[in-house]
Amino acid sequence: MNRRGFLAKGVAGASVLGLSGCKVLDGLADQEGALHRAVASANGLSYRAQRLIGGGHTLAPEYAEADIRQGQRPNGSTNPDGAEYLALEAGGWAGYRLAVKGLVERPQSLSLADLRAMPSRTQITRHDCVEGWSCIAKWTGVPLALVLDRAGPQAAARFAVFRCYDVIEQSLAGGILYYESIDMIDARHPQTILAYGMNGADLPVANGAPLRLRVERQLGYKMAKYVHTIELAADLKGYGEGHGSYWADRGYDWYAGI
Ligand SMILES: Nc1nc2c(c(=O)[nH]1)N[C@H]1C(S)=C(S)[C@@H](COP(=O)(O)O)O[C@H]1N2
Ligand SMILES: [Mo]
Repeated sequence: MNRRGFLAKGVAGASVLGLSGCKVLDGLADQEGALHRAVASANGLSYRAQRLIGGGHTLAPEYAEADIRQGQRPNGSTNPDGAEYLALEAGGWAGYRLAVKGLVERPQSLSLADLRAMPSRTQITRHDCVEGWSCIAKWTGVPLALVLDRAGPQAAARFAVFRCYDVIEQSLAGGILYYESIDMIDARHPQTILAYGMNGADLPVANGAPLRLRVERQLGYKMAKYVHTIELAADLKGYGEGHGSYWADRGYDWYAGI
């Protein structure tokens, strides 16, 4: 297939999604469904198209202060209640450590002070939730690329996996913890940051304190809140149900590019 045909197919797939609204999400929840297979293959297509055409370095739009019209609407988990998290919060995050491990030369254990001492980036971007709302907010944090450089990714590392403090679902087997993952291209993208600040203040608990991911060219659910560990991995099979994130395990696209 030539490049134009390739793209046209991707666009057709995307507009089908746009028209069918919530039903699509219902169908997606069924991992075995025909709809899920169709969407999964369109998703793989758009991911490959994005990477092939070299869109790896394009920037998401950034906005002005005047475009921030309301606070960032909290969504998903907003108040983790695990004992370890609550103790860290009570201590003003002094005991918090971000672990960076897996396929790295130098595993890291970084305090918030360590992260704040690194070069920072501030960006005003639009957060698009798959549920159909958007918010423009200002995010401040350390570029993930700099954190990865400190740890020294090994050549085999293809994905960064983010593990979070919050139990997103209670199952018979116990609490299921939120997790997400991105590829190394998004991990090294200049707008991909580990944010500790929002709209000029410390990141609130409702929005992921003390540290949350911003990966600005993807949908909201990729932006893991309450991150305690980043693991570099060669594949995603070893995590959760093997699809690379809590929501991908439930039928949502792993690559949620916008
Ligand atoms: N750990 C964790 N991260 C998460 C979620 C969550 O429930 N738990 N929800 C996701 C979804 S669906 C969205 S839209 C955004 C919401 O971020 P906000 O609360 O700052 O608006 O966080 C994402 N990251
Ligand atoms: Mo979302």
